[in-house]
Amino acid sequence: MIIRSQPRHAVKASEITPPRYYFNRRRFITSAAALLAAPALGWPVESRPARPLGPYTRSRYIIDEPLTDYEDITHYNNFYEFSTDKEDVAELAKDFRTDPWTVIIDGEVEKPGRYHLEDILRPHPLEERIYRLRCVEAWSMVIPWVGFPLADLIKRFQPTSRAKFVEFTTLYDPAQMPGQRRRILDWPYVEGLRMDEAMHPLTLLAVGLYGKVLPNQNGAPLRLVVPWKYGFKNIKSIVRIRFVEHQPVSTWMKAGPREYGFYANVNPHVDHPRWSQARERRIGEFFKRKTLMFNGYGEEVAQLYAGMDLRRFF
Ligand SMILES: Nc1nc2c(c(=O)[nH]1)N[C@H]1C(S)=C(S)[C@@H](COP(=O)(O)O)O[C@H]1N2
Ligand SMILES: [Mo]
Repeated sequence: MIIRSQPRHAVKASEITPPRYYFNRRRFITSAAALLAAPALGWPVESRPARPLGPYTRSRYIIDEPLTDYEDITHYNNFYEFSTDKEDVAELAKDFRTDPWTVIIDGEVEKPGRYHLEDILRPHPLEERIYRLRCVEAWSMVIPWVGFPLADLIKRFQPTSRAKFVEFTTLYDPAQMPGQRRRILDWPYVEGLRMDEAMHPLTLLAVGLYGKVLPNQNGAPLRLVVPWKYGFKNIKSIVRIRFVEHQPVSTWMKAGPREYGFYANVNPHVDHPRWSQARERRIGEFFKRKTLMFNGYGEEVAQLYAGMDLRRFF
């Protein structure tokens, strides 16, 4: 599954996949409208990145599968703080302010504090990793993230021996995030990992994708990526990282304890109560494919759950 080298972005998904049907209509309408509106608005398609993405290297954690189109990755988003409509998030998040940004590091840790994002990032060399992302809604993407291992940050801030879990929190700012003005979820969005999951070399803090600064809709300026878990574990726009003794209660566990467990490991054998998890639709492709245990990362992570009943700890 993890291979060492491969030509960079060798095959574009769009070149080898059948024509997509998923977004066609909507996108056609938007682009037609945009073409008409463009002269009047002086249309810049993408806002300039506020914070340039520094140099990065290619890591060995890449999968040999066609990348999902940048357009799809950035216009089909789950980010309920902005909208529950995946195709509306990009537009609603376009003016989201991610600079300045601070992150609180607290709880069971030797070096607690409120840090500027720059100070969080500075010591960490960036690398590109190509991961599958499997949403609990049974679609998936292949995304070239740029980031650094969460483990490196954890080692730097030094959790105490009492720290057994890490809890992450998204920004709460209803003035900027229209979805937070509605009680869709119990805001702010919270997620958590067991310490060994957080320390696993696959677990990434992402600051970019496709070699660019992370777009707002993808969780700028800092988001978690845990590729063997369902997408909802990948919490966006993180403002707090807290080390705790007890298992955090994540937002989705609160919303539906029978539907969303703490572990949320991708598992084709454990269905969501309302639909099957056996197969998935890769965005940009027509035919469904089989979902892989641990999203295909079993070789790397299965031992973290040795002896656990994965039906019970779903
Ligand atoms: N704060 C926050 N983080 C979030 C979400 C969210 O609604 N709010 N959605 C999650 C879900 S369900 C998925 S599938 C991924 C989607 O990430 P992407 O838009 O970058 O593909 O983000 C996750 N992180
Ligand atoms: Mo998701």
